Amino acid sequence: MLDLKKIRADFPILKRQVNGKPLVYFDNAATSQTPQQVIDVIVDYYSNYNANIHRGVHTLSQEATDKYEAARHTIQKHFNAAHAHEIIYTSGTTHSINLVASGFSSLLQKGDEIIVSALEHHSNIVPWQMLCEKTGAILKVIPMNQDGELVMTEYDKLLNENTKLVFVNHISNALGTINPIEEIIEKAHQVGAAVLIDGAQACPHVKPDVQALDVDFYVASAHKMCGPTGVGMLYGKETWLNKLPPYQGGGEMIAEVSFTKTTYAGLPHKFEAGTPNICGGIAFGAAIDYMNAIGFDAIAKYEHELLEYATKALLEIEGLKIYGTAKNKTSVVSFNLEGIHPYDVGTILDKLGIAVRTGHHCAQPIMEYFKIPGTVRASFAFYNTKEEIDTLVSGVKKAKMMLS
Ligand code: C6P
Repeated sequence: MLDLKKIRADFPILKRQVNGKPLVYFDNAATSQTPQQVIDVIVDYYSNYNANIHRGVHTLSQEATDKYEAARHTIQKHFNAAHAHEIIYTSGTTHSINLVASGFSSLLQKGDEIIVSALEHHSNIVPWQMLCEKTGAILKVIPMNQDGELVMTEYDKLLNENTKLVFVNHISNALGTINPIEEIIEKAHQVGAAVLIDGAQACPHVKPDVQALDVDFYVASAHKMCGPTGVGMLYGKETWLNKLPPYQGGGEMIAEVSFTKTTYAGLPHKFEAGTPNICGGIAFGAAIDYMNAIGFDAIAKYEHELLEYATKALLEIEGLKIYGTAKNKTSVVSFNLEGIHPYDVGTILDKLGIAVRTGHHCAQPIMEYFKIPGTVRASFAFYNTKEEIDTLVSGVKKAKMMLS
């Protein structure tokens, strides 16, 4: 059981009013809110030991370096990576995916095949299309069904000896579908393909074990799991990270530089050119500690309750259709009111203090599949309540009345 009162007290933003109403924050899939424990870490960094890392002999620099590297270990432990140097700090999921895509441009050949899924966010589509343009590789797509589930029999048909890479999200941002990534990884490995799992939407809800999954790359953003924006991570198996060339050149990623030749630093620094988001990395570690203290089993169980409660109550509204009805799904409800544009519903909800996301959610192919311009997406976190869902349901009813 979660102590909701105590948890909500950790999030100062939940006390604010929006348009004269108490904030109901249901845009957690876009970005989660930040607990005081993480805010304190950010303030402490800038108040007490702001310095560049890995460079200075002075005390502040050493303190900052120690905390930044300690956070890397926290991330390593959380994802159960075998080594801390398999965790690369990035600015977020998008950066992590682009780093891998760019690296593979020197490893792929014309006619190689890459598989993505119909449920991907644009950031797990566009970099691979760019990679295909550069290399002559071919992009193939695992289709989805009306419930928003991947059609796994079609995946089986797509796999062959030309398949070099498979990229699938762990959880769909637009529909909440939890994809069968264990099966996807195992089958890809049977044909010798590497797998990248986009965990941006999974990490706020589950604790992935990269070694148990035997995944080659796993990526996530801190800001979706109670951390700050502008920082994230790439997990890569050591063997793969050693094969990939550096993504950017610059300071910190080198062993030695001269005008005739540069040699690169080892992992993880080879992929971490320039001054990183030091405070962000430290706060990412604090966010992981915060979420683990609450407990991912308890989070998943409670969020499932919220999902079931919201689904039932929303479906009682005549003319409301939910997109994404997979058996295995997380706390995201994407819906539309018949004949009403999602943007209009979102605007009225905002007037009532309720924050939801409207539009295509950076997943246009999903919208195209359902032949809709977008949806209203309410995404719940462990600090949300059933009372807030009641407020959403009455807000949607009000919007329907005003817009019909
Ligand atoms: N989805 C959403 O509202 P960044 O922006 O790099 O932190 O994450 C990109 C990203 C990648 N994959 C998935 C599955 C995602 O959901 C996101 C971000 C947000 O759904 C903002 S578009």
